Amino acid sequence: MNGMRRGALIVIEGVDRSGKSTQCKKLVDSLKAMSVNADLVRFPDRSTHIGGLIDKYLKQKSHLCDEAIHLMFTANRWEKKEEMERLLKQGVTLVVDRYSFSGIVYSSIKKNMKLHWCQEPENGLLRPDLVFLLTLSENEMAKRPNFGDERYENTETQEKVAKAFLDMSREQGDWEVVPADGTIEDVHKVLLERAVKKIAEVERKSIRN
Ligand code: ADP
Ligand code: FDM
Ligand code: MG
Repeated sequence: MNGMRRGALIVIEGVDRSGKSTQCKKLVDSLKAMSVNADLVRFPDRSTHIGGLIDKYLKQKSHLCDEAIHLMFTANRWEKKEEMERLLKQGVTLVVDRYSFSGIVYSSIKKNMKLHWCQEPENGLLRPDLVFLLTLSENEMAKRPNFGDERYENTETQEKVAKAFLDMSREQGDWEVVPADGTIEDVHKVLLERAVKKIAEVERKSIRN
């Protein structure tokens, strides 16, 4: 008998300040409180060697050409693949703060960076079971605490990113576009309900590449 249930791979994407990190943490906490084995993963993972290079780039302490930094972000996901797969097989649900979609979106909005070229090195990474795209109205976005000093933290980039995420959401299955203007608790309730359903739905299915 194979009684082992696998965990679900759940990704939260969205523009800056849409509440991704807040919601990822709350989702993991609520799942754990319901005795669901769950863990938080975030990309970029700045704790690895590659992640350190990415951190320097984001903090504008180094310059890399657009192609090179794109591949670094992707490599930062590849270096975590084995560990993520092992955890999923052990029954741990992974809640992921940004994934390949951020990688593709933030790079492909740059001049001379083709969407297809940006997508290619992501192929073969673990395929999420569910992707939440958190969206914000312009009005709500203006109310959230100010931009920091990192690269990409400016209105022009964020507008392009928001549009590119929406374009992407129209082409994908397994995506849930969640308006995130409401309170932290309101948004959390929606995510938790859908996540719990998805975890039950995929527990006997194989992990996808
Ligand atoms: P992200 O990870 O998407 O950049 P964060 O979770 O870090 O977003 O949230 C950005 C800021 O907005 C934080 O100060 C957070 O406390 C606040 N915030 C998050 N969700 C909400 C919400 N639903 N309503 C109001 N403020 C929020
Ligand atoms: N980012 C994030 C990318 O450009 N590519 C990626 O693959 C990923 C995962 O890094 F500006 C960008 C998106 C954002 C920054 O910020 C990371 P946070 O605050 O750590 O999510
Ligand atoms: Mg965040």
